[in-house]
Amino acid sequence: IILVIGANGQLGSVLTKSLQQKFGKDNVIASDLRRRDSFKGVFEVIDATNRNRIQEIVTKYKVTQIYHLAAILSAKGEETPLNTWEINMKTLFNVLEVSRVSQIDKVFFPSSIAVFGEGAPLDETPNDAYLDPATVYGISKAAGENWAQYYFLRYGLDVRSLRYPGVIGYQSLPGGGTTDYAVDIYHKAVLQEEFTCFLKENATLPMIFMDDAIRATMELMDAPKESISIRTSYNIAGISFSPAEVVAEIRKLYPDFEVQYKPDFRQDIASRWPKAIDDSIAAKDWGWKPEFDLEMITKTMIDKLKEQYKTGSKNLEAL
Ligand code: VAH
Repeated sequence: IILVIGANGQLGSVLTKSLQQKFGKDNVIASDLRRRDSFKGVFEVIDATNRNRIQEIVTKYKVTQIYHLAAILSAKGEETPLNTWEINMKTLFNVLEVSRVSQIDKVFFPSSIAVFGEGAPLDETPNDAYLDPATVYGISKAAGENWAQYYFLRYGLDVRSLRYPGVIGYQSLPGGGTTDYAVDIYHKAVLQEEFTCFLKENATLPMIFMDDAIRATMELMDAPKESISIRTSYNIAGISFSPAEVVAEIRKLYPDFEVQYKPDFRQDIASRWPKAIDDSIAAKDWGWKPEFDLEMITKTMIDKLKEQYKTGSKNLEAL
């Protein structure tokens, strides 16, 4: 039985559906701060800052795996630094402690390229790069990676983690991230509205298509335990691109697509993140290989979003 914490989020909502497809709807318990009426499956309201509530659900359903997808992201997290730290760490401690006490088989903890700062090489950033994150979100993820490794080394808890690049998908809307421009831009193109980009046109960042990010997560969690050599978090790469490059790709389908660049504080965050990630250890340990390049992402995003706007899909509900 799998418990997903943060099942309403950009990644959590899509991961929940994939887990339901793989394990069956009755074997996946989705949870978040409030129920979404469009959700189909088993749902429990969990505030992950409440350890007893997590324990109660783990006991009630005899949960064997926990995917912890709740966190305050990089941009939003900068508004209230100490609260961001509190929420991101307390929820992780609760998941780790309940998992230790209840002998959970496997735990997934998402990390991010946000753990890298100016001390890491900008290109082909290695898995063992020096981590000096500049956002509270990044600090909490770097700390979380070390706590995950601690629970593995001290208690043998099988916690596994990926450093997601910016995730781009049509199935859900992001909330509070620095890479969210790369989702919003496709919505604006399909709606034939002008797009204002909060990053500079040459701000190249590592990105990944949702379908690749979900597949990476499932492949990591399915890998034999002895093949996992990294117990902090694995670098994974999708495709790196700049706003200018995605605009050029979109203009192949929408020649009149208008864009304005108005960099804000999120440009300061992005400027400290890598441009491209070295994911060779993930490739070696569990066969990671991305499938979607920028052309495929653009075509898929536009086809799917056109369909969703026509049918008034629930995917367009903001978080
Ligand atoms: C954010 N999308 O922008 C998230 C992610 C790589 C960035 O962690 O905060």
